[in-house]
Amino acid sequence: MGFTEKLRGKKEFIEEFLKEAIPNTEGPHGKLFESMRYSLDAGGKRLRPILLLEACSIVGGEAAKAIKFACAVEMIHTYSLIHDDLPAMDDDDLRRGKPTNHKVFGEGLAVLAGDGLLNYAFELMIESSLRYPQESYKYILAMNEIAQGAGVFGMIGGQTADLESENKVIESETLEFIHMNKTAQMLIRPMRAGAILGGASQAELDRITEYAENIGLAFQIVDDILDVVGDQSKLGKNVGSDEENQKSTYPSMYGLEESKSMAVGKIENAKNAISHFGENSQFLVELAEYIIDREF
Ligand code: GRG
Repeated sequence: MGFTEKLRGKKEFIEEFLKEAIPNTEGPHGKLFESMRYSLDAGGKRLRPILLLEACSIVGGEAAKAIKFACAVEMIHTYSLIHDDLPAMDDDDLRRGKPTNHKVFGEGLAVLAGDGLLNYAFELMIESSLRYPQESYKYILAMNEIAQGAGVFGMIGGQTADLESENKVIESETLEFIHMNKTAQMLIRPMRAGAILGGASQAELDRITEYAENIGLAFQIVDDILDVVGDQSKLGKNVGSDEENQKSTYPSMYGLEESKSMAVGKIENAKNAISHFGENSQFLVELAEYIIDREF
């Protein structure tokens, strides 16, 4: 089976569970659940849950025991996108090719749908832990990873630094901090959580962490490059900046070619980090390559 087919199969596996995750009810919760489901069902690569389940399997764990965690990280990711699109943040009208949540349901409900998805993610993870009480310590460690990755020392911290750096000239360390926290943490922590649930040794956890850190940074560098390459009108201007909302990016700091080679270097590091897993690492190796290939 080719990589694209494997990727599609894993995505569909997750989507089957995601479809059932939010109740489909009438009544007082109806609109809230509809709004949560709207963004959750709106597509997306499902990269974070795929990585979580893969990290679990590569160390010999049962993916079925980690599926609720996989759904939970996609819910947290979706909440972050709903909030990021709000007028108070990026003020976007489209997400995943569809009108953003607040455009359909209004700002108030979009805030609540995001909050609802974040909280529901923890409800799901707790429910899953209670199901396997003999392994509860492992589940608590895995939940800690997700909480840290999504929280003030992770994604929220990174998003805050990003907001505060708008229209400012920033140091390369600040740019790396933003990328590492806003984007990479929500790839690293789900992988660590999956590996912990799968019973990883410390050495295996370290290798998976190194893989995830490298693909996480490469993912954001590539996202920055795509923003530039995708918007031809910017190419003649100062790359990575626009009049109304100036943000520092890898291309604006290092130039396009240097950014590309930095991303390629990180993908090589990621592949080396998991070479120890031999044949079992094939999917993760191909996934790392896909992160680069989809873009340039
Ligand atoms: C609002 C707390 C809070 C955080 C927002 C995720 C995020 C932080 C902002 C979204 C804006 C952005 C471009 C972030 C960089 C990470 C990124 C590329 C997110 C998009 O992830 P994909 O490509 O999206 O995995 P899909 O739609 O495939 O799920």
